[in-house]
Amino acid sequence: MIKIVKDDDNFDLQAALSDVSELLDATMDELLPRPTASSSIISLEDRNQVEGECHVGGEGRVMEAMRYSALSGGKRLRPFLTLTCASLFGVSREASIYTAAAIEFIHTYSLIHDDLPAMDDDDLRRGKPSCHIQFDEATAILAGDALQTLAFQLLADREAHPDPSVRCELVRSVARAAGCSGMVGGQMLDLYSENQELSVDEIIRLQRLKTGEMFAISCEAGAILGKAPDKQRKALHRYAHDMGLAFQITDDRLDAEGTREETGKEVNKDDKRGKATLIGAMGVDWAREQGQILARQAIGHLSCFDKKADGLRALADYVVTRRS
Ligand code: GRG
Repeated sequence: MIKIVKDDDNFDLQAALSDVSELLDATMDELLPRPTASSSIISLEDRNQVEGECHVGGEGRVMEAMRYSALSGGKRLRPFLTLTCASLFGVSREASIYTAAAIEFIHTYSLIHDDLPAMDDDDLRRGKPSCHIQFDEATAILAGDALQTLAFQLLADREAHPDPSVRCELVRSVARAAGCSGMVGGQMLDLYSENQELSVDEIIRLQRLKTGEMFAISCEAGAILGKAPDKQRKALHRYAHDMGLAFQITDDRLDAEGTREETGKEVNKDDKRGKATLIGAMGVDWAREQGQILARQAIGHLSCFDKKADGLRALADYVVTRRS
């Protein structure tokens, strides 16, 4: 359970996020395959000599790329949500970290693919060269693919939960959230919205799919692990929906008024690419105000939870005030 509190009893979100990051990074480091020798392609003859010692045939390269992107920082908001939501139902951090890592691997894959020239074409991610810049396009595509398959392998593993029906529910729910009716669908809409006039409702739907579904499953996964009652699950779903939209509106606002140094990525890209965003439709001031309203609304959905949900409350405030 995440239980970092300040002396004045206000939840210390930064301490809790770095606590989660530390545990998550150690877990991901263990779970990610590790190239054990040179990743260069070697001959079959040589392969026979070194079998068992190294990943031959160059697959070490894709492993390096997976590790490069997954272990490159990031706010780790989704794992924080999974761990915190699981803790509401008595599930320990140790019992939920596997699932949290799987979700972060899917998030990492989406960032790698999003940065590719065929998509958002970004050279910078988390203040470092994007995966396809550091390696190459083919390696970045494969690293994303392999992170996604690794995620489902983990969710199906007994370590994720001893009850197979819980594991099945995790696999099904994460697949739905990440797939064509969730994140991938939202990304498709986003790519084809360039230079199109979209209504506010259409933009909100796009953002709910592209970003909101992964936030929702991050919360839901905690509820699944804890076999939570329906009422609490619904409350968390509503929280995630409003918090996710507040997050996305802020993301768009940071793109419009943030700096490359603050955000660790290129800014002003939405405008340059003619992307349909709520900033474009309604303006920066509206976005700031709407973000605050959504954050308050998200917190309102948590009334059925006690102080254990303070991390979720603090996160809703944070997503609209963050600068990166
Ligand atoms: C390629 C299938 C596919 C989907 C891409 C995640 C995504 C969908 C696109 C990323 C582009 C983007 C800016 C999306 C808006 C919100 C978002 C997901 C931002 C990145 O999430 P953070 O801020 O990232 O949590 P960190 O680096 O902190 O993990």
